Amino acid sequence: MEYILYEKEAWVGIITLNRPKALNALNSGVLEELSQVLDQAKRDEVRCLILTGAGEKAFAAGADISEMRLLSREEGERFGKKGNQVFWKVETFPAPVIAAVNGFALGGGCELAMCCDIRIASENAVFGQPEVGLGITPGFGGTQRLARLVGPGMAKQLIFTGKNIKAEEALRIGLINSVCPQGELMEEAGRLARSIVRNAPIAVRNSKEAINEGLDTDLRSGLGIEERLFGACFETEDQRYGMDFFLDKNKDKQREMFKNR
Ligand code: DAK
Repeated sequence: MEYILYEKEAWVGIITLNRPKALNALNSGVLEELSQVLDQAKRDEVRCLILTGAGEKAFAAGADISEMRLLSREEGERFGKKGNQVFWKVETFPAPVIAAVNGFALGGGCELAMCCDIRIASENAVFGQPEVGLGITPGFGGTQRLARLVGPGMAKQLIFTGKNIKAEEALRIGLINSVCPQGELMEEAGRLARSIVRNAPIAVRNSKEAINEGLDTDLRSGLGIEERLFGACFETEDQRYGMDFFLDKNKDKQREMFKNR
């Protein structure tokens, strides 16, 4: 692949946007390859994905402005559709996705991070939705996901002003989960991923699905979704052995079992 790196180790997949000279800007090639590599990671049955950017400056500085500049309405719509399809694949990926934000996450880059389940950032990370300054609205889900994550007031302020914020501010408003020194980011992401993959994979996957689907509905329907996915854990090996080993006070066996599933 030209724009994406993919590696996999012990149930954890790492996808790196690899276009550092253009600050990992999302052109159609990056989006296409990202889509393909997500399919590959799904086939590999990874239990946690880490998404990051190559280089020390950027996670992704947004959609590729030079590619977008002369798009017709029709082409713009097609580009937007492609982006939304890929971002949806990230959001509904059947295992947790951690964004390890290593620098600028602007426009489409911020929107991509917001599709992930958990966002951790290095101290130099910068977030923002500068689209209104370019004459467009956020088009890869920014108006929807930012408001859901940080509330409508803060989302509107960020989108209407187009101002960037630093990692500490992003942490304060709840856009990200944690901040760490740049040199420790991937180590931190790996630690977090390992603490996820040592748990029962079906239960983790069903929890993600219940949270995501529940957020799209009212509480009563959400509880119905939870009941269905809770029920779906039963009669699985994960649940049977997970509980048996707990009752036998055999934590090691429990861990070992999930590791080898
Ligand atoms: N697109 C293309 N190239 C980019 C880029 C981008 N978004 N961001 C940076 N680059 C390129 C620069 O042009 C430069 O290339 P060369 O000149 O070296 O060839 C190289 O990356 C290094 O950038 P700078 O020289 O500018 O580096 P600085 O450190 O000085 O500044 C910066 C870093 C991140 C502050 C600056 O590069 C910047 O402001 N970049 C643009 C950030 C931005 O506005 N991002 C939002 C893009 S708009 C849609 C759906 C979604 C979208 C659009 C449509 N549809 C529904 C149709 C999404 C829109 C966006 O994301």
